[in-house]
Amino acid sequence: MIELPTLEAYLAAQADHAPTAETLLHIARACGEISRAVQLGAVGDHLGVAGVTNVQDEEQKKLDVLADDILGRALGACECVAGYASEEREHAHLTGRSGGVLVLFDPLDGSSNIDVNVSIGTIFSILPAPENETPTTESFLLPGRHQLAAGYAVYGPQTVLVLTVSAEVVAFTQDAAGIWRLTHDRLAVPAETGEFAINMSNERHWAEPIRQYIAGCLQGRDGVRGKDFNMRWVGSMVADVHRIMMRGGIFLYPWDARDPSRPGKLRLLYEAAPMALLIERAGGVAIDGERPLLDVTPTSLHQRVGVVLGSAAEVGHLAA
Ligand code: P6P
Repeated sequence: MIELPTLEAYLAAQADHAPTAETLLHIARACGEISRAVQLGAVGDHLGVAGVTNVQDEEQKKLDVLADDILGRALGACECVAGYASEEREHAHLTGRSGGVLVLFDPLDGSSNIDVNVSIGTIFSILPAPENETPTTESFLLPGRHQLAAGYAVYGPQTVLVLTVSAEVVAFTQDAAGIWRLTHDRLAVPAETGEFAINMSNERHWAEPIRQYIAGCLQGRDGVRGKDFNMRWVGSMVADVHRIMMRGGIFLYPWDARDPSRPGKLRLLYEAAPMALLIERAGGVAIDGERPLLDVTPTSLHQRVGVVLGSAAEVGHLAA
C-alpha cells in the first residue's frame, strides 16, 4: 500500500499560514475524537437526547453536547486561538489571547440523523483575529471572503476531512491508526450536473423562482431543461455538500414562507460561509439566492441565510 502524505506534512508546507495550520491540527484531532464517539453510538451511551436545548431552541442530542465540548476544549488549548464561537452556544468564548485566529464551528451538523446512523459531520471556519487587541463578538462578524481556512469532517462510511487553507480544496481520510491521509489533492466540482438536493416537503412554501426551477428539474427531458434529473436529500448539509464536492450537484435551502421573517434555515457563520469558501475554491458557485454568500456581511453570530450552492452552470440556471 502506498504511503500517503499526512495532514501534518501537508500543513507544514503551508508555512505562510502557521497559526492557521496549528489551529487546523487541533481541529483535526478533535474531529478524530468526535468520530470515535460517533462510531461507538449506543455502545458508548452516546445516542439520544441530552435533556437540554441550545441557543437555536433545538433539543440537543448527547453527541451535540459532547462534540461541542471536545471542540471547545481543543480550541481553548490552542495558543493560536483568540476566541471561538459555536452554533450550539449563545455567546462567543474569548480565550484572553490576542492576535492569531478566531474559529467558528457547527460541532455536529445533521443531528437528526445521529440516532438513525446516517452520515453527520463537523463544519469549521477560521478567521483572522484582530492584531494587538482582545477580540469582541463583532470581531467574528466578517464576510466569508475573509476566512483564512474552512472545512468539514464527514462521519460516514469513511471519516473524511475536507479543507481549504490556500487555493485548493483537499481531502484527508482517517486510516486505521487514526492518522489523516491525503487522499484527494485537488477537489473540483463539475460545472454541470443532473442532481439536485432540496427538502421537497417545503415546496408549497418556496418563492416562485425556486418553485419554477425545481419544476423544470422534475419535468425532465420533456420539459424546459431537456434532461432528466435525480434527487438526493440526506438532511445533513455536510453529507449533501460532500457528495457535491465529489460528483457535482446543486444544494438548495432557500427562504420559505413558513417563517417569512427568517431569511433561511441555515446559519451563515457556522454552515453557509465555510461551505461557500470550499465550493468556490473547488470551482463551484455559492449564493444566498441572489448574491455570493462570501460577500454577505454578518450582523449577528447566529444569523440565518438562504443557501444555493454547487455546480457553477446549474446554479447559474437559477440565478439567471
Ligand atoms: P430539514 C441539519 O439540521 C441542517 O442544519 C443541515 O445540516 C441540513 O441540510 C438541514 O438542516 C436539514 O433541514 O428541514 O430538511 O430537516
